[in-house]
Amino acid sequence: MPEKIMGKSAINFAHSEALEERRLGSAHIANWRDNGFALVHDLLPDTLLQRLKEDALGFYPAPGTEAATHFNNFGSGQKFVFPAESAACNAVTLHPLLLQAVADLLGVSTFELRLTQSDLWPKYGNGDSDDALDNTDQRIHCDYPNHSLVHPPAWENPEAVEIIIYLNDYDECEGATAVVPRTGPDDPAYPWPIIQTPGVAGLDYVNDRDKAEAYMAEHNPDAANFRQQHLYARELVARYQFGSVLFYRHDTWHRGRPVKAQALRLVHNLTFTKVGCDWLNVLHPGWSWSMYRRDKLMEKLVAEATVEQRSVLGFPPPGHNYWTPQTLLAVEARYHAFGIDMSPYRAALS
Ligand SMILES: O=C(O)CCC(=O)C(=O)O
Ligand SMILES: [Fe+2]
Repeated sequence: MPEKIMGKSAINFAHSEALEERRLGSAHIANWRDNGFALVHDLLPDTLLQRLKEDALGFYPAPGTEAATHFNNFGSGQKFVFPAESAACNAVTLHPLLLQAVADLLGVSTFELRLTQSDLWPKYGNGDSDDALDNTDQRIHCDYPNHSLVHPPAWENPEAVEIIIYLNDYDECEGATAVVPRTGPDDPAYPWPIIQTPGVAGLDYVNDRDKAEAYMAEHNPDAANFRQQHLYARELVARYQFGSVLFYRHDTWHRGRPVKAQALRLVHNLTFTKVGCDWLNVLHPGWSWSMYRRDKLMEKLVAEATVEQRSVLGFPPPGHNYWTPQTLLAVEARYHAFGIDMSPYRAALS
């Protein structure tokens, strides 16, 4: 079947000269809330993303090499997990424009966001293997099962934003993510609960599309038919370009597709949740776990961050009942050497 491409018209970005004023337009927000995704082409500064790409290319092996075969799966082996050695990676993770976009999608302030995932993954065009866990041509899925202990709440009350930032052009790598747009509350592709998928409700986890669908046909023929008729038949591919950001949800059907032979597609994956959703797990070691590094990177990041950025990492915001004259001085004592400015917290106290 020829791939169907998302229409360009639905994906306009409300431009502004001033970076600070760049916000997602209402069309993007409605797209994400109603249809389950928004593809935004020019949200983040190119120069920052170029630096991130250079850092990634300095680490990941060139396509076609033996070393590359060790990297055809999820994650960077901690190298690009927040807080990363790559300053660009950290800057993208906490970029004010990204935080504002996520806040606008969820309809909350940036203070009410929490970071739960940030890592930069490679995907090589190595071709399919015989492995049921092969990641090349993914089965269609939702992301919630390995982010959440429960199930996404009603569609109208999303708790999380999933993000893929592409660091290549589509023509160079192909392998565009596919999504199934939700058409409304009665969309047959979006029944409740979301369990017609490998790895959930007692079904084995199978990643490779052909193997997953053969498995589903054997173990749950109704679900297998549903997946063919309502999911694969309706998937749209996100034709990305360098810097495109795909915002989607824990309850959006989607899948990764094969990258072109001998190509290396680099993507930064992030998740932000609403504060207070303890059932949505941080996928990495807690940020404090990096505090004893010799480079003191995490301490510096905390000290240099804005109050909003700190809050996204779980640091209590100004006015929070954690703050007392004593805790304020104690935290100041901890981070003073790194130049922290506690005045917003002090001002909220008095
Ligand atoms: O790589 C992609 O395009 C999507 C990956 C994905 O959906 C996943 O690994 O959960
Ligand atoms: Fe996914």
